[in-house]
Amino acid sequence: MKEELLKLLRSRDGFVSGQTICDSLGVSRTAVWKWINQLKEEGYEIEAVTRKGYRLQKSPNRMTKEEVDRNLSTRIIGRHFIYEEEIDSTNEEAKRLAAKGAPHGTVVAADMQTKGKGRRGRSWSSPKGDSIYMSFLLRPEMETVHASMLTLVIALSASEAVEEVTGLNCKIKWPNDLVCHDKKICGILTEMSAEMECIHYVVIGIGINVNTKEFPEEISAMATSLSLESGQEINRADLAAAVLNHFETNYEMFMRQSSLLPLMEKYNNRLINIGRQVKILRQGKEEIRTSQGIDEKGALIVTDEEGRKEEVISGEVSVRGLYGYV
Ligand code: BT5
Repeated sequence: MKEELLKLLRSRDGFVSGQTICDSLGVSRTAVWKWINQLKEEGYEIEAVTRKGYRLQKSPNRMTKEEVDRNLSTRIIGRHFIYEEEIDSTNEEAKRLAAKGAPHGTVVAADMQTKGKGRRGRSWSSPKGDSIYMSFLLRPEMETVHASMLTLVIALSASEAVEEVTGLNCKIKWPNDLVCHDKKICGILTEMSAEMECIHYVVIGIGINVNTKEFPEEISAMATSLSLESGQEINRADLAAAVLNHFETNYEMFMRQSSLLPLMEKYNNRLINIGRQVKILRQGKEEIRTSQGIDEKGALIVTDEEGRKEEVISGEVSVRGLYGYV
């Protein structure tokens, strides 16, 4: 009902009379008044004028289902959308929901995480109120070996969404980071439940630093946010919806052939350090190679000084620029 009321208020530039709301939604004036107050508590600014009615002045910068839905154009991804004010980790919640049978395309978002996770036991700084923490539950019909490519599909989609919403040039640091002006603005964590050849589900979590103003000391040199880089406050729901929209399109292209071939060119155009030297850190050893971009399986192709080609598989190595994080 609250969603209906919001839709009605949004459909008019001016005031909507209390009577129109009662008639359209089939509820009493007291019920309308109650819902209006609840919306105000959630941060909506609603003007109420006697004999004119109600007018929506401003929506809060939150990632609730109602806010994300405004710009969502997907068929499946994010149609089942769960928003939590606080959660341990959206990946953990998506896995719990998966165990209870939640459908393919379910998205879990949170305003803060108490145990935000990075890869290999690392943590993800997840303060309240200014960023995006969001996980996708997917049940793809494909071989387990192909699942890691989904990380790249999300990275590409998020990079396109950031550019669309903020105008910032957002690069991909293979395989799972997004970078603006050489600092990390986003990390991706893919987890899978599978048996031999068969995938039960894949959970892909994405953390985007949106309006963060300050970072913990240990990451402040390598982390940044979209608002710090663009100098403007970014609407989180608009950005979240754009990520879902781009992801659905790219996911469908990827799934048709279980291959990154149709996305490779777009991906490589956004890849940081392409054509430049990178450091490959493998089992404590460091090698200098030239990055040539990804192939259709999502491996990073590098060449040595003699031009010999080599495939680098994600999970196996870390790639760094010659002078630091990028
Ligand atoms: C990642 O790991 O970059 C994956 C991060 C995934 C986070 C999302 S949020 C929604 C979902 N739910 C979760 O619990 N997780 C996912 P990794 O490549 O291991 O990078 C982790 C490292 O990045 C840390 O060790 C820090 O050095 C740095 N870091 C931590 N928080 C950061 C932040 N907010 N911004 C930039 N860097 C950060």
